Amino acid sequence: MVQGSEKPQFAPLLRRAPRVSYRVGDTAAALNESGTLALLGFGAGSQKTGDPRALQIALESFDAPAPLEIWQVDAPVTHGRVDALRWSAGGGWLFAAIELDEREHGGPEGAANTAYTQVRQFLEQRAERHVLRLWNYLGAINEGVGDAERYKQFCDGRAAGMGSFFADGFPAASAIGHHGPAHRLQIYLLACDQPGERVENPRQVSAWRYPRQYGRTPPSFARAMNLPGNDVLAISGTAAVVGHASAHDDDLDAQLDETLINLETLLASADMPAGFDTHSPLKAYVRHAVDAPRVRDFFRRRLPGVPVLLLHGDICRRELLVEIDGWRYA
Ligand code: 3EB
Repeated sequence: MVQGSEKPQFAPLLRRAPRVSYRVGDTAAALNESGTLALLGFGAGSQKTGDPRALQIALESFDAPAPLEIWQVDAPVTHGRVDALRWSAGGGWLFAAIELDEREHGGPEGAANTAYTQVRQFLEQRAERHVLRLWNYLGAINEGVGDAERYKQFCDGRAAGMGSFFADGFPAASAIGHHGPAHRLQIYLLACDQPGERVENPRQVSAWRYPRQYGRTPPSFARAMNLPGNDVLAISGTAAVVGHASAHDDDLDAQLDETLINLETLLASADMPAGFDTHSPLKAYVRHAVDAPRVRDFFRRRLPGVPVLLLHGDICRRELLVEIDGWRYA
């Protein structure tokens, strides 16, 4: 009970999540809009700028021209750089990105370790230190056999670089193989000055509990994150994984169906109404370019009106052909 003489406690500020949308347009104009926190371009043809908020993702879009992804907040945005890391912040939200050349860090493990160490050291001094959502893009993700596979080396380095920073639980994440400059590791994230709520999928073993057969270091991510403010679910890379096993090896249509069941299960698990709508932008990472039209057709039939960006990328298990991530606004 609050006593009459006591000052009321400050309630945490309500945080309205960044609005994420796709659009075809001009990079400079989008950066000039008030509240632009981040601007993602896709593929080698996307516009270069020196602005720390703009990131050229090393994944090609199957749309021409490639859309931009824009994150907007209702607050003034500041930005800067610290070594290889660039950041922007406004209204309690923070975008940060880091790009490293693996050759300068002894390969994917060393690069991931360095990247996560730098991210952690930067965030430790910020109010916006609660990482909600992370994306990881590296080249040749399935190259190498068994524990030597590059994705598994990345997982080792990521866990080492994270240290105990995520002892309370991992952020939502995606890890995808790009076909861009071979040695480039790209990581970007959304953080906040308030924590989110992690959501797991009851159909899937939590990734950090995957058995040994998937590598020395289980992948460090949550299946989804309910952002502070409770108005958006940030959905991790979701594929045809049931339990801990991949389902429907090399069968695109069956993998898409299974992935959609996983996505719907996540919504239910987050206590959100079923279905995706025109405000819920998704990304589909497609391993084989030849499959892109079939994936697009799947979205038209099963997720009509949902904004979707189709990107050419490899899934971290070689039998998986497609993975979907994105945002579900309440
Ligand atoms: C899976 O369900 C598919 O290593 O950060 C999905 C999302 C996957 C994130 C990661 C991996 C990651 O295990 C792979």
